[in-house]
Amino acid sequence: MSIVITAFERSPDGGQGLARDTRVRWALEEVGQPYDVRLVSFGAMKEPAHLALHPFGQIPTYEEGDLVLFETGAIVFHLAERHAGLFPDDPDARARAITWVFAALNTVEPPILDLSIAKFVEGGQPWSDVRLPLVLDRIRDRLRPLAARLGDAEWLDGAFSAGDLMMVSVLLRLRPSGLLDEFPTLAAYVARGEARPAYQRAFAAQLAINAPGDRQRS
Ligand code: GTB
Repeated sequence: MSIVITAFERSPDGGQGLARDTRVRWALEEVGQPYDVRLVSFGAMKEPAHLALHPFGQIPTYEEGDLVLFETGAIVFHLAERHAGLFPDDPDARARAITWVFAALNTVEPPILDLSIAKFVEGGQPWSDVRLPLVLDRIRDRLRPLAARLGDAEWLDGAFSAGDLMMVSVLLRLRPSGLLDEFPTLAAYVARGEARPAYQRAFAAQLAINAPGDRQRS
């Protein structure tokens, strides 16, 4: 059954791989599943055809025959369940990997998203200079215990899993802020994720669409 995902026609990040299709591409590469990409404009995302796939009018979506999924957590979970490579065989280890997927999405990602809102949506507000340090501190409050738990380990719980894929994807969003550099072991953890051949392939695929050079040519 062929797999089709959606991605931004032009990602606002210009090819840094920060839009959420990258984590789905990465998961697909880790489990060795070929896929096609349908590019959508911001306008098309809010049209009925796309809303039928994604009720909130966002990317990415995932189509596999009659199955349609949205939410990157659900998509990565689905791929990890159906294919070898992202969940361990041992049931307890698998449950812990799932825990890290949820931790990435529910505990670590929200304050990181708040930083984007504080910078790009609320940046011009008179109170934004006061709020920004508070937002940064709330991220540090998540990174500190995460770094403590990771310690000197390569991955969060034994072998690389969907939990690491999601955590690295979430942490990558911090790179432009410089916050990751305050936590060298986490920066190294993210770099290990990025060095994986599957990530490299996923990154290159989104870059081919979003590279600034391509923007100028089109
Ligand atoms: N919880 C959903 C999931 O995990 O799938 C969130 C999906 C989501 O936020 N999608 C965003 C979207 O479609 C794109 S990834 N936004 C358009 C809209 O809501 O109308 C978020 C994103 C966008 C841009 C950058 N960037 O430029 O750096 C990074 C991340």
